Amino acid sequence: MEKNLANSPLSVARPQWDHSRLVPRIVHLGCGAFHRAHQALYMHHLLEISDSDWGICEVNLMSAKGQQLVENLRQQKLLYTVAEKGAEKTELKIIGSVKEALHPALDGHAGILRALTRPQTAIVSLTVTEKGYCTVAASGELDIDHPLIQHDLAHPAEPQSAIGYIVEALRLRRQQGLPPFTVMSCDNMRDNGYVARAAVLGFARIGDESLAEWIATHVTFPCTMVDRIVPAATAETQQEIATALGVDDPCAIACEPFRQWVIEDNFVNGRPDWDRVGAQFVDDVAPFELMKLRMLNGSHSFLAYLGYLGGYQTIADTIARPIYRQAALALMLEEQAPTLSMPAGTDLAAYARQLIERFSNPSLRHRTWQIAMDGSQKLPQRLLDPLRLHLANGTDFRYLAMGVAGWMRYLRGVDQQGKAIDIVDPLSDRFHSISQQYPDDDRYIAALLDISTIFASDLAASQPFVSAVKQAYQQLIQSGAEAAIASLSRRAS
Ligand code: NAI
Ligand code: CS2
Repeated sequence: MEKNLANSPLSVARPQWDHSRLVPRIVHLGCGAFHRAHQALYMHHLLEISDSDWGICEVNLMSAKGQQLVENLRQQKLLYTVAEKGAEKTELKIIGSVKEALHPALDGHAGILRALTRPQTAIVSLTVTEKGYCTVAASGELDIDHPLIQHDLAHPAEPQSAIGYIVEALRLRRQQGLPPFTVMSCDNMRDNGYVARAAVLGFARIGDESLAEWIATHVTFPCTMVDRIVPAATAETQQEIATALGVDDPCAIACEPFRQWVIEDNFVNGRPDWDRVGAQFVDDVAPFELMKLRMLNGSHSFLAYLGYLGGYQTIADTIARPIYRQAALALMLEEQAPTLSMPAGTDLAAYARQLIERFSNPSLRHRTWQIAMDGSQKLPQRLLDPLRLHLANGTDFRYLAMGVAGWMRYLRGVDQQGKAIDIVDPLSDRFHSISQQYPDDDRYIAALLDISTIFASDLAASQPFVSAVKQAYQQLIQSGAEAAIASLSRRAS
């Protein structure tokens, strides 16, 4: 038998509890890098200190990569490694909270629907990326024209989208008289529970108004704020982990030591006591969610576009440059923090300093290119919402405008050294044709601002916004990213 994590001597202990005690009460859609290092790890720590029987049924709906991961997990008895990499030391953990792993190519649609309709399934959680909800980024409403949604409406018993699976499963549960489950989004969207709810109800309503009513009454969609920097695995990190562990683990994932999880306590069918292992249950997640999306993710996107253009491959390399570090701090403290209203006692200056330290972690090698992905889905909550508040208040937003201009400059598809940029985004074809059609920068900017699924209709009509973005864009063209950013702080003094 091939040596693997389950059958070989390891440098760290495998979980000590009896795996057979686990019941797959959670079905998780989107077993990617983040979930493995976050929700599954919280569950693991809870199993370590309690006799909880909550286990996770992992489901990947997409891609050959997702299927490979499921096959690899099965081969190593559903165990995998998380490497928590601090600036100085790394801690390895063998995670034992997964009870089952499924993929439609291996188990069929029916296999996944069976897992979703087991009586004991109490929570369906998601990390399917922002685009996985098939919603309009600017409004959070279901995009009825989305190809996956169109497919699932025509073939409800063979869904392709996460939303199609959830609605079909709820329909079957209702029909069979089974209790509903909680739908818990753990994706980086503002009001992520409301977005999941709008997508599920929007879909259900098209086919069956009474089902939509049943869902609205019986299913809850708690909002969550999730935080842990988990870069995509690379051959290099896999090798490092294999060397430290003593055996290859193709499911291993590296992340930072920091983790945070704030959850709205609104579950219809029970939940694990994740608060015993560091999560926080609250009545209102919104302030925490907005703080994280604007201060962390907003500056992440700013650094990703402008760092990439400046020739920096990782966030740590970018933030090592004083100009970028100061700009990220100024963006957080001068333009994002003032848009937040936090519970008493929250120290946003300390939060910002901690973020700079986390971004500086040299062991993570979090690629600017990775964060730059899917900007059409990320910009509204990270940069555009706070920008609207500045426009309404007449306050300064030059760093936010530079972030938007950086994204536009990035979408030209050629970096400052003339090298092609691999743009990954659901709208990449549209971006490419806009760039080809409008060599003139002002018209190019206007055409991008016309994409209402990103900008709604107000921003293109705002003269202060349009001229700030055009000015920032021109600075990027004339002097490059680093000098353009430096000029922002000179303007401040
Ligand atoms: P990943 O690429 O490793 O995993 C993405 C997962 O989503 C995969 O399982 C993939 O099959 C699935 N997926 C992608 N498109 C889908 C679609 N249209 N429908 C259904 N499933 C789809 O990415 P990762 O790092 O796990 O991040 C996923 C999401 O988690 C992020 O987009 C973000 O919202 C959230 N997150 C990520 C953090 C990170 O540092 N990686 C931290 C905090 C939140
Ligand atoms: C990043 C996030 O990829 C991205 O867009 O900004 O995944 C970020 O690493 C996490 O939200 C940190 O919690």
